[in-house]
Amino acid sequence: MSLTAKHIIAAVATAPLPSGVAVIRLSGSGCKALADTLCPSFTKVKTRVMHYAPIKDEAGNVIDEGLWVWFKGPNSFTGEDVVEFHGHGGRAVVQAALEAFYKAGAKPAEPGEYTRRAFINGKMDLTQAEGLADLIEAKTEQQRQQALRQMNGELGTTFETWRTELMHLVAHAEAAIDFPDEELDVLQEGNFAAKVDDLLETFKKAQQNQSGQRLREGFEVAIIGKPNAGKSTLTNLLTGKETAIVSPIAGTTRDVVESHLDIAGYPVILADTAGLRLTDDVIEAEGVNRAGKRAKQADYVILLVDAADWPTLPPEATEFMAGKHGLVVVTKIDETKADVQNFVNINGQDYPSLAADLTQPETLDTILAELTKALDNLVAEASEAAHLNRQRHRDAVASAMTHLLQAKSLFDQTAAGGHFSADMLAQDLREAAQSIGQVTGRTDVEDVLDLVFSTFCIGK
Ligand SMILES: Nc1nc2c(ncn2[C@@H]2O[C@H](COP(=O)(O)OP(=O)(O)OP(=O)(O)O)[C@@H](O)[C@H]2O)c(=O)[nH]1
Ligand SMILES: [Mg+2]
Repeated sequence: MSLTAKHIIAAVATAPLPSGVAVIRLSGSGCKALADTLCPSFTKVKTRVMHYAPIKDEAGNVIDEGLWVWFKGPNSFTGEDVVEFHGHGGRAVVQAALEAFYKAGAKPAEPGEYTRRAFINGKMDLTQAEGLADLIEAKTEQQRQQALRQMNGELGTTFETWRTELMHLVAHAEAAIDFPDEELDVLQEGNFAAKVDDLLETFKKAQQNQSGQRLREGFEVAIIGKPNAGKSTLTNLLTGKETAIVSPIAGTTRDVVESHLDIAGYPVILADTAGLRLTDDVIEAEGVNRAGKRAKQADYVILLVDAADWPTLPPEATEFMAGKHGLVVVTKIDETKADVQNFVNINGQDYPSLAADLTQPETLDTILAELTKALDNLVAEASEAAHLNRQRHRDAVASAMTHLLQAKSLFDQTAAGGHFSADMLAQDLREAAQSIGQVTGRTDVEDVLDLVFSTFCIGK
């Protein structure tokens, strides 16, 4: 679609049919006049006022009755003139009403076209459009909050601040070009090198902060331990259903069993895994291998140890939990007494620990409380840095960092007595600014548009 398409579009903006009410939305210059042909009494109605009236086809037959409202651009979602018809959400009703709008000159909207027009008309930047898409997709409370912040411009503002800082550096480097005899002095005056370093540090922190992406896609939690430790029992307790097979036979679970949970508003991808042991069984060995991989990629690891084995830990635990946040649960405390302190040290790192009888439903509350605390901490730890939550954001920051490092090396070479080129410096900085600008769509818009809007569905 070209950036300047101005035809009138029409589509259903509400949930799949049938539904109690369905909203058909029209957008584009002239859409009010088009609507008037299907509802003559709408002609004199003021903007933003609900009007109850029938919608009629070409021949004047009533299709449905409902509420009409129009928004005069630019004070509308898309920034263009917008008309909404709120009718009954029956399939045949909506089909007939849409047909009538199409016959009168509207065209079906493409996926994401309303939001795309809103972006083009400056109603929102690309991060806000993504925030809107995430808000519609949000399944948990924390996802909703993050999406809403982004839709209100929080992430966009961060990127715009970075781009502005970079553009200032560009301006500075360009100023140096104009004073070829004093290039370096001009740059030193502006504390140039320190500013480049600061930005690099900020970008690095943003890259390291995974919590934005995790909030969007889910925190990975892996349950590991020796066979029969109670991993599948805990999985079923957390999911509230018979997700995995539980049996007294060691080696029951041989694959990674994944479940999606909402824990205190955080989206969690829980992985039950095969019990850790050396085995000649090829299938089980592959299961153990996968358990290790899962544990290593997880954000949080729950290690289960049978009270009868306590305090001996499975040897793999040290490797799989290294550098990670996690929890140690000593299970089957109803069968064997065990001395379990509040913390257990694994290879120099302290993990909270508790003893539990997983067959008791009350145990769920204790474990959920620990998990909630851990997830709160994971997010709080990262709250200072920007919450990049899509690969697109990360790629932009990575690219900006590459250009900044190049700029920095030019500077360093000069400090070491090499030849200095303010031209090249300005170019690198400009490219860094461009990478950052792509995220909000403030520069080089076209090539990122398709990527952003392809995830939208029709009517949004
Ligand atoms: N008494 C008691 N039994 C438990 C407890 N936790 C698990 N069990 C029992 O221990 C056996 C093994 O439990 P599972 O949940 O299948 O163990 P697992 O760690 O998934 O085992 P694998 O899949 O073989 O690695 C089952 O018979 C459970 O009912 C507990 O805290 N107390
Ligand atoms: Mg199991």
